[in-house]
Amino acid sequence: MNYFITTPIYYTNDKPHIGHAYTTISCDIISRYNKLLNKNVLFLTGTDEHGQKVEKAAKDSKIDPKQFVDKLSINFEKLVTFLDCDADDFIRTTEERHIIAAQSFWNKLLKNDQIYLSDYEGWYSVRDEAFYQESELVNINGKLQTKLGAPVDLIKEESYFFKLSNYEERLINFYEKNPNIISPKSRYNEVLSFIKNGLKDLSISRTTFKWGVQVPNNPKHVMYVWIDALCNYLTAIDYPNTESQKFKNYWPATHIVGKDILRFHAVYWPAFLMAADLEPPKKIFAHGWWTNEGQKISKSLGNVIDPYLIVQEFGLDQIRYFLFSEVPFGNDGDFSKKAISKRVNADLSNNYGNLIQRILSFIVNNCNSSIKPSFDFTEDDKNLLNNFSDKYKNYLNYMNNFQIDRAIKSVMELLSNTNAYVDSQAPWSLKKTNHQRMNVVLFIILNIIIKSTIMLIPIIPSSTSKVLSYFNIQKKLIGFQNFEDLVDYEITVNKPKPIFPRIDE
Ligand code: ME8
Repeated sequence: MNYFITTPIYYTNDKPHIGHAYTTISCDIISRYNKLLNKNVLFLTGTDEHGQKVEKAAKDSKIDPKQFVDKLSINFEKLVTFLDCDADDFIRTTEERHIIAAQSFWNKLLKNDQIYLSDYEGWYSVRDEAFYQESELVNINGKLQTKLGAPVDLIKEESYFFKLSNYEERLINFYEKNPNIISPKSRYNEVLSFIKNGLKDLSISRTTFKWGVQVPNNPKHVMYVWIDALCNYLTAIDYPNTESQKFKNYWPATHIVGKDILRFHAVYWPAFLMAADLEPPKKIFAHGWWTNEGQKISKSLGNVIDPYLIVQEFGLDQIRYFLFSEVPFGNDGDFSKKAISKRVNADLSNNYGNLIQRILSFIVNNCNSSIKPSFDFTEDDKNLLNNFSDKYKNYLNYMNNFQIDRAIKSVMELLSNTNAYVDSQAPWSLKKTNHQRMNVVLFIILNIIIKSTIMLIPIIPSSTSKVLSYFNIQKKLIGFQNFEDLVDYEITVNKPKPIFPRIDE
């Protein structure tokens, strides 16, 4: 089975911050999960390098736009590796392959009679790279701005338009027939009501600056940055060659985006695709926004969180774990150092780390580092194994529905139950009284540790890889095939090192 997942492509007007890291990690989690399901995954990320906002940032730095984006794009590309994100492709919209794809897409819309030339007069926000109706703006001290405070300019220029108004009915039908395409549900309702409020034709070219993909056959115009940017998802799978194996395998895609850019992905993009005779996206998931210690994150407030620094302070897997266990994926969340320490100590150090530490040390010290398979189970054993099956099923269900926090919670509950089982079975006492029974107990615990670790791979890939290395585990076991079967060979373990040292709260 094939699976194509994308992050938004990030503007190269500034350095990456925690919000960018959050979206990219979320896609990595979903991508790694699907890889463990043995799917053939393509995970795409990259940078959005054209438009007025990027051009302005280059001008402010007195650097030529191309040199400017070359420099800034590298920061985003490096961040992907730094965050341990297993992306398969990193796309830049200034690449030749993308310019060809975007212009071919434009030509297809033109050929299908979906574009016309006229004049645009109205409001534009460079910060959002978005056109606004006057009714969407608010008047603050005699000046109009967007509801989220972005400044707007009144612009009047010749422009190509996309016949978006023709897609009202089609989009409504499409979403009413496929209500699960947009998640969470509240976002679906939001998009549907936006469409039902009426769609106007959309300006899709600009003439007052040059930093963009040129409109074919009319060098006065550059494409509106959003039509250029959205096409990146097609570029990466060989568009305009829709006959390529890559294209056939991977389209349509799953798009993960922040709630700020849902409208572009869930209204404009499907309409563009329909207009170009292509299938609309398979899935659009909009996640929430992070605040910093209760405050909106913004450059002017000086509270932007640098992903490099925060990882340096707490560790990468600690941050990955925090971001996705603390807040339901889809909701807004508040970033606080106290919350990170609490969460990491409770779940990773105490619940998961201690279990591994005490069991593996015990086996190394008392069982010659190895445990033979034993299947002579008591009621208590069966209860724990049934609990494992239940939690595993929940985990799959939650992960399939992008409920990452709940999936993590299922694993943590399983680990708590396993810790309670360790205490009640007390292998250290069994060592003196019943060796055979001790072996059964340890065999079950090792199985659950191994399986919980595999379930945690998408969230904390580097720590789980260390844990798995203690088990000399066969590679074929790392995945969800035959996952419920217990290991049927002797498990040898290595002496563990503490993986999640407690953070000083
Ligand atoms: O919008 N909390 O790029 P962008 C969570 N180039 N996520 C956040 C966040 C926060 N505080 N701040 C930003 C663009 N994000 C366009 C996209 S796609 C064809 C073009 C994340 O650099 C979130 O995913 O402004 C948001 O959608 C994205 O960064 C915006 O990145």
